[in-house]
Amino acid sequence: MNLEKIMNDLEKKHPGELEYLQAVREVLETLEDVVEQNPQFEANGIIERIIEPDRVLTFKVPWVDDDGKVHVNLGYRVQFNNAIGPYKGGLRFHPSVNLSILKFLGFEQIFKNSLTTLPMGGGKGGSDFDPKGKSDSEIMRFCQAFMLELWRLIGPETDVPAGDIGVGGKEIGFMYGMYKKLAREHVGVLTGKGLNWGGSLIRPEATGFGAVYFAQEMLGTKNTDFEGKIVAVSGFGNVAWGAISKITELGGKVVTISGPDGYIYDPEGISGEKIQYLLELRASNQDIVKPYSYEFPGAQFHAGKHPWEVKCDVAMPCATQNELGKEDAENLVKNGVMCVAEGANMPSTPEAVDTFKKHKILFGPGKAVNAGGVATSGLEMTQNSMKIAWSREEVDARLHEIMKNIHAACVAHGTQEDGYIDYVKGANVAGFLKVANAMMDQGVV
Ligand code: NDP
Ligand code: 2IT
Repeated sequence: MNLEKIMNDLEKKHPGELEYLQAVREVLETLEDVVEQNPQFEANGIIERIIEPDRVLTFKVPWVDDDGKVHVNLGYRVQFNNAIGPYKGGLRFHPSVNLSILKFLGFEQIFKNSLTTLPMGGGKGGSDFDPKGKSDSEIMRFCQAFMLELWRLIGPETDVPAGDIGVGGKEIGFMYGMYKKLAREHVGVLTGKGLNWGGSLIRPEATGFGAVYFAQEMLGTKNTDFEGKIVAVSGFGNVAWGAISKITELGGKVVTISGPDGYIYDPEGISGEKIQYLLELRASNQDIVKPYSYEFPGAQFHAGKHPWEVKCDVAMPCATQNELGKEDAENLVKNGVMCVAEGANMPSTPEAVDTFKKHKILFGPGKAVNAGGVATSGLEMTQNSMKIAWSREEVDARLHEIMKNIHAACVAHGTQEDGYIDYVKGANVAGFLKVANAMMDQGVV
């Protein structure tokens, strides 16, 4: 495979789409061996076909705020690849959203969804709408306006969106209500639904729980576990909350959370009522973590900084892309980190990943570590199809099993000659093979 030529061509076609180009390069770099061993992939243009989305849909979303002022946002859905199942992936509402970010997320989603072993293709969507500071009625009107366009593009066997940054249970509810009205059908077209209208138990916790189950397997390769470990977590959203709850349950001590305003260092550990407080903080729609330090006086707030300067055994970035750079990685290594597990999508820059690998730190990439969220979305789709609801224990057991299997797939495809497990390569190769083989079977389409 001529990686530089493929990347040059892609750059020419999509200049300036930095996150998308970064994600494609990160994946292709690890596929060179497997493409060499399978000449049929090159002969059938699998690489060139898998790196371009099947289609990109963009639309305008006009809506009216509480003062009667008209706003126009952009809406997107990137349907990337449906070789192994309907397009599946979240919706992100954040002012930074653009096509490059959604294409990077949609591309990653193909391999992540393949790793779950469930029949789901890859997609992503969202809007540059900023939910921060908006009233519930404004959020409802925006979600309804967004769905007014999106509904024709999606369907339970076509494309099944879910949540991501800025989209949780509330937004899914508003969007589902509008879909149901337009389509006149009550079907599993979105995941992350409310429990009494088709949602699955454990889906809110699933990404964080799954990430911790995966990290537990990583620690297991060094014959250790979370008991007594100091853990630095970033973000304070859905993923961070689930991860913190599970780490605490397993005997670990989480000492940080972060928001766009800075990070909180709480040496006594974020547990019990403090985890509950995180939910209140999120529900305030303000997106700042500073108030935590007023509520719990033992905690310190560090304005404008990331938590990667604190001493920890395990680091779990759970906020956003490229939030952990080379210097942060060097700090973590210097402070003795043994395991870095990405709850967010692509939070570590390529230079940070190289640093972890160079120092043989256990490093789990987002597409493997955070796959529990979409895996549980897949379980929600299964329950919707069967028109039954599984118990909390049943969903959790399936999630745990899936995460163990993803870890095993990474070990099978990523173990190096010296025994170091390259989880980045393992996840990419395992995820890619299934999709590439399906594309081979289905001809050039
Ligand atoms: P949430 O919206 O619940 O939380 C994200 C939070 O992180 C927001 O409060 C956001 O604040 C904050 N944030 C953004 N940038 C930074 C930053 N630089 N430093 C610290 N905090 C920041 O989203 P999720 O928890 O759902 O998503 C977090 C990550 O996990 C994303 O990368 C997402 O793609 C990934 N993910 C989510 C899954 C899910 O099921 N929800 C599944 C798999 C992955 P603000 O908006 O003010 O910037
Ligand atoms: O990045 C992700 O995997 C998600 N935001 C969850 C997607 C889903 O369809 O549940």
